[in-house]
Amino acid sequence: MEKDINWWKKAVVYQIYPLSFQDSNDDGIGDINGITSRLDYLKKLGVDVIWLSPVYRSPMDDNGYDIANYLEIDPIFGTMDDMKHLIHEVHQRGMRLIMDLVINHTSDEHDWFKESKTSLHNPKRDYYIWRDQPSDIGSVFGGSAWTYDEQTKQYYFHLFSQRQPDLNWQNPHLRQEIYAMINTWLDMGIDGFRLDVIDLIGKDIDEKKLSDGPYLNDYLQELYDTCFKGRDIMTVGEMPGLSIKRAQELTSGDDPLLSMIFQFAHISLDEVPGEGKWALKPLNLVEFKETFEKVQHTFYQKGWNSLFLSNHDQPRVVSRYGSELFRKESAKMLATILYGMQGTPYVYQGEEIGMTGVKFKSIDVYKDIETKQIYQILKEKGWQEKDIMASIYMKSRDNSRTPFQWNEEKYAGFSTHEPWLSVIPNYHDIHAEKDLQDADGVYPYYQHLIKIRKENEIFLHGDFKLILRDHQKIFSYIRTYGHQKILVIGSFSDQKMTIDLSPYQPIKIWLTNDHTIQLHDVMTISPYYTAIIEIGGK
Ligand code: TEU
Ligand code: CA
Repeated sequence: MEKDINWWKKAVVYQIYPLSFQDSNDDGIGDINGITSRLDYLKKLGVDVIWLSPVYRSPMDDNGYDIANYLEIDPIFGTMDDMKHLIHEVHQRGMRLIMDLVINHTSDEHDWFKESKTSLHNPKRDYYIWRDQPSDIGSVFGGSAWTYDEQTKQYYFHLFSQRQPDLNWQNPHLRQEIYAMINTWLDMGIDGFRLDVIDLIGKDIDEKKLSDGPYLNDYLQELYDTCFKGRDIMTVGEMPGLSIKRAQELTSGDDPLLSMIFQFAHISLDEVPGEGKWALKPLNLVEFKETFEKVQHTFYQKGWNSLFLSNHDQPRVVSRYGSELFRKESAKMLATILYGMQGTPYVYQGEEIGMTGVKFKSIDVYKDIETKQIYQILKEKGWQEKDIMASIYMKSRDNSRTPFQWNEEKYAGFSTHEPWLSVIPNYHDIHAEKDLQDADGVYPYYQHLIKIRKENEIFLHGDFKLILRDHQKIFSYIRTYGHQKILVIGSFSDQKMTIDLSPYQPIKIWLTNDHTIQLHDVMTISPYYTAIIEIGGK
């Protein structure tokens, strides 16, 4: 029925945060050989593509998103041979591997920056952004985006930490060096990239145009022509500042510049608008639903979307949008609502066993640079300790970076050595070994959901219609493809509720998190109930 479909549209992508996935040599730090040892666990889940957060040489100021050498593996993760072995083993299992490409900035320990710093006339001076005077642009992590450098008495620009100087993409020599590096990795056999904050590379800082700047399309085109064109790869651009419409444009056409984009329209809905991520606001479900509706409609039959609720920067979904009290139910509900939509599904490590967020007692236990910086900044602003910690409990990036909970052994089977970031004490109850054996486990449910998605083209191609739009506690929509219709429903309530499905003529439940509930026109559903129901009506 349908034309040729790119493999990455049908793929399920699993994100690995290497520091926290599996330690293989008992130093308390996750590594490449640890990942290789867990590939069968991923294959069994139904994963097609693994996205690896950065493993390049790095001083780890921002956990590897500060790269000192793009063509070396950091020793804490292993060697280049380990990496080649991992790629081989992934391919052996019929999966693919994409790497994280952080090219908006480097580490301050990158040779380019070390040279750039030495003098105003160094050939690499212009690889970075230097000015005599700072502007009022702020860093994403808080504070100014400018740091003064004594040696040459100028300021350099960094949108993230001061150890992550921004590259000057307007320099053509720099661009050529980056493209050569990218081609080296692609020639080595990797299957594509996730491109970190790639919406920022076209910026004009003097005009204060950062995301989606005036040169973005040109540089993406050049990158595509020089590196991606003609290769059987997938690319996903992380574009936190890009509009839905622009994300659709960049992924459209016969030869799209990027396979898909992470756009963030749904991510900031639990923040006070304009106040940044630490100013909390309860989620308004209607707003949440309408945001997804807009995305689904914008991408329908033009461009391609990615489906994600969490990653290594975002809090755990169960603790953020679901309920720790109804942990398994809400984990399944959120997955069903998200992966029932059109787009490529992303699973962030631990989501598939319903891992939760964390509340460490003291700021000293946290490791994330953003969390540590914001703690100081909010203190200086006069925030109360308890309010700061409340925001950190909700939003800290360390929520999703704690070690993977494999079993109930000490340190959750992640390592035998004390891990770099503490394990969540709830690992005694929440761990993969237990979840996989549990008939009601989250992992078996994910397996089933992924299988159903792959077997039914309606998920790939069907259109999207939001129903029960004004309902404050139910997220429900209908997908239609040819003569087939499915209704996806998820309750965001910790109470029972009665719903009337008679207008939709329910026929059959394909998947649900509560088998005790029979299909009827009028049903009483349990807290965080979810189901995919084939229907005949509307
Ligand atoms: O993140 C980019 C980004 O803008 C956010 O996701 C940001 O990290 C978060 O909102 C802070 O609150 C990417 C990476 O995913 C992130 O881990 C890096 O720290 C950042 O770029 C810099 O490389
Ligand atoms: Ca290790």
